Amino acid sequence: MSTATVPPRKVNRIGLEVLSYKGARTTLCAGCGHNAISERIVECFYELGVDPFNVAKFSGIGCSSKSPAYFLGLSHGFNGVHGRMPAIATGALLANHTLMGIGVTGDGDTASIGIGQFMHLIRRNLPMIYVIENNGVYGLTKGQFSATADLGSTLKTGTSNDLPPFDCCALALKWGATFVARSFSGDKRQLQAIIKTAIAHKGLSVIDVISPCVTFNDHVGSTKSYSYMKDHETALHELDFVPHFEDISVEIPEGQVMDVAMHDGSHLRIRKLARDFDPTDRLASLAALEEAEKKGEVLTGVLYVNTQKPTFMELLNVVDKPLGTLPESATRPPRSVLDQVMEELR
Ligand SMILES: Cc1ncc(C[n+]2csc(CCOP(=O)(O)OP(=O)(O)O)c2C)c(N)n1
Ligand code: SF4
Ligand SMILES: [Mg+2]
Repeated sequence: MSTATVPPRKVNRIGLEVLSYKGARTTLCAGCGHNAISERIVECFYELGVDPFNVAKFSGIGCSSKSPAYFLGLSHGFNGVHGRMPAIATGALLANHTLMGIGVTGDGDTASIGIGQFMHLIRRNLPMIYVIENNGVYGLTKGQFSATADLGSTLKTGTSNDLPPFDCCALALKWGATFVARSFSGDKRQLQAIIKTAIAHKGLSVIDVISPCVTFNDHVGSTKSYSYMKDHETALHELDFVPHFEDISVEIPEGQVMDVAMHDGSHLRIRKLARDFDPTDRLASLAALEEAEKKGEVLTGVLYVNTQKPTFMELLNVVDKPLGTLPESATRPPRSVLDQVMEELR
């Protein structure tokens, strides 16, 4: 009889193994940036001990929008129409605001057909995480330029893009987003810190992740390729996320680290690199993006965080209990009141 002992199961603070945070096996191309983002989402939700049964995943149409199938298989999920994920997420989260919402979208899904929905989601500050998997092309329909493709970047055929790009982070800042970050699917550490901060953020978190499409946009001439990002990514700062359940009394050198207290008691520690950058200054952030664009740099990091602005649920003064669970007597005026209204309108 073997005397070998079985190693203890590794579980997170709510007793779940990492397997409980995984989804189906990916059907995306090997090496697609979107796969790395799904892996980071699995790690962050596992490490922070978010209850997967309490998460709702939303997406539109695109290779990126297929991603929610590949993480958090125990969570709720809704794959909507192209560009309309924000409307579906707004309805679902209003019906049950106790769910944590995460949406995954593409640059085509957000910056072309869905741009109007994106605008209104930001305006409302709906509490959810909104990840844009930005590869500069419509991957699913075989690699046409999207509205985030840079001026002068080329397709594999050599065709050059002659329209200026939308910068989704600059638009989000302009329209009043409360958490705006840019990262690169190949920057594991930074992307983890950003996703964890988004989990802790009380409002809408817009995360634009440059996520190379290895099949249609990873060649010389592309500005969304792995090699272009290796040469042009300019990190604004180093990020450390300290969750609310961990001891935060770590010594921090004065003047070099900025501490942002999140609503749930977690802390984002921002260690400055070469430049002075204050992610609570919206105008400075917009200026930094403009400057980087001129220099051909891709700025990554937390571009803006505002923990004060009310969320859509707070503005609407939504009751504590999920609306979807309230009895009809609490959501519909009684017959007598409706009759009285009709009488008054006669
Ligand atoms: C209403 C509608 N219009 C157009 C399409 C065709 N279509 C499918 S995916 C897509 C773009 C996907 O690009 P993106 O959102 O960047 O995702 P990616 O595949 O690059 O991850 C388009 C135009 C569609 N499915 N529905
Ligand atoms: S076509 Fe591009 S975006 Fe779609 S799965 Fe393949 S590499 Fe990813
Ligand atoms: Mg795309």
